[in-house]
Amino acid sequence: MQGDPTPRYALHYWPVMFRGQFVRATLAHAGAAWDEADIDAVAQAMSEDPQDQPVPFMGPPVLTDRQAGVMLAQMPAILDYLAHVHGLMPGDPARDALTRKVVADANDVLMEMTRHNGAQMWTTEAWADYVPRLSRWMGIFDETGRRHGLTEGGGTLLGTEAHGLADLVTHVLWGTMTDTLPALRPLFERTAPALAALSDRVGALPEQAALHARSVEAWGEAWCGGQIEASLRAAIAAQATG
Ligand SMILES: N[C@@H](CCC(=O)N[C@@H](CS)C(=O)NCC(=O)O)C(=O)O
Repeated sequence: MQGDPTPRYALHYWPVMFRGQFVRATLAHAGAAWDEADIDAVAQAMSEDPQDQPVPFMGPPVLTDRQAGVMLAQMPAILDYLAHVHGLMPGDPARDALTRKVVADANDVLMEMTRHNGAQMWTTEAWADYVPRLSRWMGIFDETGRRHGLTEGGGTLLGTEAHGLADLVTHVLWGTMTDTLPALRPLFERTAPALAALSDRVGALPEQAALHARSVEAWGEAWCGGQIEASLRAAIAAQATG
């Protein structure tokens, strides 16, 4: 993450993986250097009046590209920017748009898994009702990959030669979720075996493995953090034992 005294990028995000990890994984894959604002600076940036914010925004992640003088909020917009700057889009209009669709799907899954960013806590009943929908999301990603030649043995989500943004997003969404909430891994492997294999292949890339190790060391095995994660873990555990 650090190295160069003034890295090209700065990330404002909480000390947890969740949405910020999509930005970190993309930067790491691109070989780009970044530093991270501390938690007080993130809270401070968020609380400023929109007129005073370098980019008016509601919640992090926020990315600064010091070299280009660009500051962006909204995880999909940040990923889109980085993918263009670092050549991580497929390069044709249809699959570029499909990449954006995959990012939007991932953000929908994050929203649903946190019951609208913690607006409501999970209960055992709500979780049991939700699992078929989570399983369907896994199937949607898996089928997207299969239609582009993805198998358990190889391939990428959108049939590109090299891993691109869609593959990184796949890994960060499903790999990070099932690593930090391992009770979900059997459902993932059963429902979306080609996707699970792709996520594992991307996760095994040296820069992704190193990022994951650094993240766990810094922030532990938390996924989204806070009370919503506690309620999610309790609901998953109750379902597993109930
Ligand atoms: N749609 C936004 C969601 C941003 C968001 O909800 N950020 C969370 C952290 S993952 C936050 O801290 N929000 C504070 C707030 O919205 O007040 C995105 O994709 O970046």
